[in-house]
Amino acid sequence: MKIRAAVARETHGPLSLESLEIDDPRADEILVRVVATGVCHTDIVVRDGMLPTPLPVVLGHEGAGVVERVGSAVTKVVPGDHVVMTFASCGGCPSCQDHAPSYCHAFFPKNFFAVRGDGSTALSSGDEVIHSHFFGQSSFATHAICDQRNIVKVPQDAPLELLGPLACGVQTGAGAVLNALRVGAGSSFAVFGTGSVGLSAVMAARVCGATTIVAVDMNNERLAFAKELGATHTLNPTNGDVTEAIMAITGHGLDYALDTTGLSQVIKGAVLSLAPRGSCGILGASAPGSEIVLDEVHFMSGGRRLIGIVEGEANPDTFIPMLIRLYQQGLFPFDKLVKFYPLEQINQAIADSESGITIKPIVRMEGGS
Ligand code: CXF
Ligand code: ZN
Repeated sequence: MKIRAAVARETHGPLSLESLEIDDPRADEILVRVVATGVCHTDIVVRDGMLPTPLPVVLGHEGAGVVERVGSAVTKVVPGDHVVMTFASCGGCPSCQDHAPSYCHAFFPKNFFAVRGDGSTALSSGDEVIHSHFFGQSSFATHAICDQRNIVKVPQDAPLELLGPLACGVQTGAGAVLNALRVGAGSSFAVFGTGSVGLSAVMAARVCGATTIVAVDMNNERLAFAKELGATHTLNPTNGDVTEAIMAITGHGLDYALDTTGLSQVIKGAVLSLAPRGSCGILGASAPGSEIVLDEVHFMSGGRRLIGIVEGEANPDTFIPMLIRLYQQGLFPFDKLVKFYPLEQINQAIADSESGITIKPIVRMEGGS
């Protein structure tokens, strides 16, 4: 079948809109008509060659759409079901068996190698192989092939075109707070970085009943927006020492901190801002081999904790429908983060994400902006 897709052909270059051929779904695969897909920072990092995903490739890993066809072995969904496509996982390793698929032992190959397990791809352009299955989907396209491990059925009464970001960026921030840190009612929480992940964390901290929610960023506009979403305090590091300010706000330090930047200096400051027995989550990916430096005695003697978090430690089959219920009750207004673009403007969507004009772009396959 012919599809339309945005192909990454050269590092740092624009995605090129092309007509491609997509395979029929295999017995264990599902063909999804993509309605819309979010743009995540990881798509941009991979386009820029910072991870070893082969080119040419169709990126995109926050797809939402309608099941069009299923292979003979598929039981989880049927044609017509509304779905989002999330990260891929193997299903057989100890983490997957324990319903912790974001810590799948094969997370990296399953999500970044952009091939099936047997090395084949589902996309081609004439005789040319185009890599597919990025995060088990390659959703910068009108159609995508995924499998039962990374498809999540969503209610028909939810606004499908809005739901894609729940599959990665929003799940990452909200899950860090709700699943990994388990922020408590009446507690203090700070997030370092107010992109889509950090702002999702702010909304989730409010859902948890945290009574002190501090947003830290150098962008004053984002800080003002964080307040609209539930932050009780905002701090701009260009105005003074953040740890000192947090101590003044909390008295004895934070119960929970979350770093979204991946920067060693920021992580060090986040940990220094913790109260004894406080926990800091980290989820931003920095360059491979980057190291973190901490004040050892401060970290050790207060029984503080530092936790790596991937994809919000979520089990997407239960977590994404839960976020949808919170959204539908007005408790998690993640729609405030998004701006829609037509597929033809996908490079503009990426540029607006990079410049910070748009917090979370969503690319619609039909119907324009
Ligand atoms: C990624 C972020 C970096 C670590 C692996 C998972 N998530 C998707 O964007
Ligand atoms: Zn992502």
